[in-house]
Amino acid sequence: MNLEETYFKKKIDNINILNIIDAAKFKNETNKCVVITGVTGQDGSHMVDYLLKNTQYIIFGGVRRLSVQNHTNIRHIKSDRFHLINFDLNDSNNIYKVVEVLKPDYFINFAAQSYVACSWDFAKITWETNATSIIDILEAIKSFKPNCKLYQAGSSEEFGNVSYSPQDEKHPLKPRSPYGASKVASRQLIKVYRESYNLYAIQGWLFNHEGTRRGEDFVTRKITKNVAKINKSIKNNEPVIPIELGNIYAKRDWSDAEDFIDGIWRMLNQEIYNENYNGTPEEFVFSSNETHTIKEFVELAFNCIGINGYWKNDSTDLLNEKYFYKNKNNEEILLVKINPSFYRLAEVDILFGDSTRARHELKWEPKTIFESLVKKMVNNDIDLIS
Ligand code: F7E
Repeated sequence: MNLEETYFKKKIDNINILNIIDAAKFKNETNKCVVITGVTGQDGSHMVDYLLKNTQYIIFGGVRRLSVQNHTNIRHIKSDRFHLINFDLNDSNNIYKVVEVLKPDYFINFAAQSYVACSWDFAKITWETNATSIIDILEAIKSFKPNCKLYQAGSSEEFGNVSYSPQDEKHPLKPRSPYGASKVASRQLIKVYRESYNLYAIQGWLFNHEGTRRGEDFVTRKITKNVAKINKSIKNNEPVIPIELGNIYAKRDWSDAEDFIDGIWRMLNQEIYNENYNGTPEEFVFSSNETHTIKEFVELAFNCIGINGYWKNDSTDLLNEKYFYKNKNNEEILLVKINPSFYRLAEVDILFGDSTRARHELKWEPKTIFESLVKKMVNNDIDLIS
């Protein structure tokens, strides 16, 4: 079989997604093998790009079987070292089979129910996907490939109702959402298995990380996508449809997802990157070490299209806060308003990370600053709709 023609030169559809037995034929003795779940998502797709560029490993990307596939984030990949496999975290047998047959050297679990806001409506599926299934991954690794290194996606949402800022690795875990609670549970499970069975199993604390592949329901992408639409409407002299947001006073520590991928790989290879590595892998915080309100993100995003708007509120009720600008005819145009349905049942008011340890011990350094991230996202969304 000509590998070059098996996947990338054809239309991507279910035919290209391999069952585990067929996938195993692409393993070889020379190259290590990595399983990445959630490979069509932001982090999964960036991890594939990173490993294709920086290693010679064979990569198996896990995707859930859907009748309408969403492969936008991996469509650009052209490599015969990358293969898609059927994978579903909610099927224990599937998890066991993947580990038993492929015997991966690394298992990177990005698959998750990752929308915090939805986690109240889907608390059980959030728990089963993000916490229960981790037992299956750990059991499978323990039984079939105990020297496989496991990375599980952790979150600053685990800190929740924060006790102090900035948050470091010692901060107590005080989640505010079913999502945050599920990530605390997986962290505890991983710790127990790491200590009981001596597994290289870790969960980093990743603060918010964004980029051009970010899902459109997360607040950053929602803003940049709508700013791009507003830019187009203004240019075409069409009516502006304002952005509707929830709590614009929440503060988040936003970074570029690509910077975090490098950090995750360093965390998975501490014997290489940490000169003080003592044989027991540690878990690290990854953050920009800055915090900004959603309001500031909005202002910066509009600045990218040449708009310096202003906030107005005729009452003391935060729900009446609005963002306007004056067009060339000096008319006041509404750009942003508050929609209470985007408020959460319990909010994490501030996330503000301290990634000093990762910077020192793993020699990790983020490349993209906040302002450049916003600009990159707005410009990308402008390109996408033009
Ligand atoms: O919300 C506020 C909202 O949905 C950020 C995930 O990757 O990062 C992400 O979780 C903030 C919250 O991300 C809207 O109330 C206001 O305070 O973009 P988000 P998130 O919940 O912080 C962590 C680290 C993860 O682990 C998660 O998987 O923005 N906000 N208005 C809004 N949020 C949304 N989505 N939509 C709004 O209209």
